[in-house]
Amino acid sequence: MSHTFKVWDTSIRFMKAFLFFIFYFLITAAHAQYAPQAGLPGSTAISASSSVFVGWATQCNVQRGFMNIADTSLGYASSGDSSLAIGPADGYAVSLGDSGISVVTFTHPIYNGGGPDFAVFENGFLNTSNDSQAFLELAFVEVSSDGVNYFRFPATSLTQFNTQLGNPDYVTASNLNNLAGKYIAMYGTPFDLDELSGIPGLDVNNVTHVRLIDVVGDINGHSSHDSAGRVINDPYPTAFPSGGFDLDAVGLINEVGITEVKTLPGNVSVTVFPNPATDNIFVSIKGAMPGGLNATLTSVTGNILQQSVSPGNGSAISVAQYPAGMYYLVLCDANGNKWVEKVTKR
Ligand SMILES: [Ca+2]
Ligand SMILES: [Ca+2]
Repeated sequence: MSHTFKVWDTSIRFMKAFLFFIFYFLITAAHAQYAPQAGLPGSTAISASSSVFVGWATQCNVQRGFMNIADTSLGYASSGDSSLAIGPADGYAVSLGDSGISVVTFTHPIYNGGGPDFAVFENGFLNTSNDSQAFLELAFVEVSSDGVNYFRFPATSLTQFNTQLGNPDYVTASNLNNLAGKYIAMYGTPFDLDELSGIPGLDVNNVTHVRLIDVVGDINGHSSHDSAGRVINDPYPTAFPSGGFDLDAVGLINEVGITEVKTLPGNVSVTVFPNPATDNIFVSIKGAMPGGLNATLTSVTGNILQQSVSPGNGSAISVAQYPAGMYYLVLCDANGNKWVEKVTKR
């Protein structure tokens, strides 16, 4: 009798565990898996005013797409022009139209530093009655290190594709990954070149071009697909001059060859270069600095790795022995001027 009871007990416990597993699986599947809209906990959106941006696109070329790819007689999208995608994000954008293409370039190439390396800004807006939803127009993002061969970030859209989204319908950002336009205006969608490392023909430490290609949100004839072959549903048709992806800006987080120049009173300037560095970081002082410059290299959490006093020009701080990533160089002169440079070891 007790044996039978035990078997029953075990079966019930097994059944409970099984049901819990099924329930958990359904809950997880029902909830999207990616970062939510700007302003919500866990969002990866980066504000246009963030200090992580060291540069912005300096040139932009646009090949407009049609206002409606299914009715080309309506002509091309025409809102804005390519100059609006240059410089810091400001809410002013150039509209690409269906399948339109934009290529942006920079003063210096982008490299694969720690975390995201650049971010793309569009002009989407929130659903005022549900802050996890927004009106978004999406674009694929591709990068190139030679201006000829482009490689696409593997995009994901978990938005349903049974019912066509129209204008203005809202989508949930947490259903989207690696698609520009995921976040609302003035919030950049970040991209990490690390996800494309090891691809033949692409040097992730020397990315010279970023290409944006409008996603045609049609779920039928002119559909676009994510990296898993799923149809991407985004507002379609958008048959007006500002239809398609609207490119506001591309912000650079990890830009090669940026040297930081600090100007101190008395016409003294201090330059830290190269950044990123492989072996040595040089601290160059122009002008008279009688007490020398105290340089302290720390980890991002503030652990002191080495200290040195550079009495003159071109002092080298060896970083060869440290793992790749971001570090802080704290600089302080005898007059009490103190500042921090963010340096990257490649
Ligand atoms: Ca990176
Ligand atoms: Ca702009």
